[in-house]
Amino acid sequence: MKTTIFASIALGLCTVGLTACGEQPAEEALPEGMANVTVTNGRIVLPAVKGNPAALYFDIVNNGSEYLMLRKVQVQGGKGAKMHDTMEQGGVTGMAPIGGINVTAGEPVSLKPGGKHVMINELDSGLQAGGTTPVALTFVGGDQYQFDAKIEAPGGAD
Ligand SMILES: [Cu+2]
Repeated sequence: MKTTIFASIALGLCTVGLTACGEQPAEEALPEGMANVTVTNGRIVLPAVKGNPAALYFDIVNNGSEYLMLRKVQVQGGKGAKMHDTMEQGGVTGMAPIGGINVTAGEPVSLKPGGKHVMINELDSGLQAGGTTPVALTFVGGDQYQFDAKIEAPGGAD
């Protein structure tokens, strides 16, 4: 059941990703430094169908007093990481790219299946379930935060 849902989501995403999402340089150096945030539960779920995009989820808290807007996500070993939101239109659930994610001070934000998430169009095949890979977040204003995301099998099992 879980796997079925994920597969249909991934298909919708793939279309959006190819038409609207586009470019990101292959292997940029990940940035140093950090913003006043805490990220937990970072995980990349591998696609159920090889070649489809992978999804990145995490929970983020803004520990500061100022509003933050997440602007860019880079995944080591992944190309074309884009922020998406899940939305329903005419009874059909699909995904659309979003330009950023607001992280209001003191209000945790969860990127999760069925909500906001990050799609990774191409993930290095060397990244397998059970491993980790660094993820870098860049906020408006240039603050950056880096964490390691766990890599999980499709459906979140294993
Ligand atoms: Cu998506």
